[in-house]
Amino acid sequence: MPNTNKNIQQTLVLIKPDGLKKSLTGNILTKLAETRLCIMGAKVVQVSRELATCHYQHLKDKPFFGELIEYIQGKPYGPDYQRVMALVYQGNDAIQKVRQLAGATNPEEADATSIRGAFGRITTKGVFENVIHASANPEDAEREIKLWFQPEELVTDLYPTKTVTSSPKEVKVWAS
Ligand code: IDP
Ligand code: MG
Repeated sequence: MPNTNKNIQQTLVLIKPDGLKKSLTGNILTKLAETRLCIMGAKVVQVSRELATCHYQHLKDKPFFGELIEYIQGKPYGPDYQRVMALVYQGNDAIQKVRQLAGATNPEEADATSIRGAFGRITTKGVFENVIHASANPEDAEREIKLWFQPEELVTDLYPTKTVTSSPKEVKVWAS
């Protein structure tokens, strides 16, 4: 009988501003499609300082933290690239499969055929422009997915949800 044991995981992928600036979105999505994982949500986000700081809170004491926050916000690239593409993938061993394709954190050390190895670089300021973020483990994945996505932005409830009544507030809708 075939082994049907499955380790279904979710993972957050960000195509970072350098990936958008270099028009790599298609290349990266094609590469990630090799995994046969399912896309559960996708959007383009302008990254606030608060979101960037929260996402990289584990690195706040590193000497490169300031540059990293500017980098993930796309500050060095001009207004058209101050954004990231955020995606949630789900499937068997999703975290390891995406990390494998992403390659090592340092693009100079990443396998040459990985996304970071093929497309990344280290800037003269020492920023690792490594094109893509991918969650490192299930705990990070849950924290990061909840940080970047609201339940209604995902096709199914990946984590338990609750219903709350929010006080009336103005929302923007299409004018016609
Ligand atoms: P990861 O993205 O491979 O999970 P982390 O250690 O979580 O690696 O670091 C988050 C991001 O911070 C990296 O993707 C990279 O952009 C940046 N970074 C990590 N280490 C360095 C470093 O030593 N110099 C410059 N940037 C770094
Ligand atoms: Mg990490």
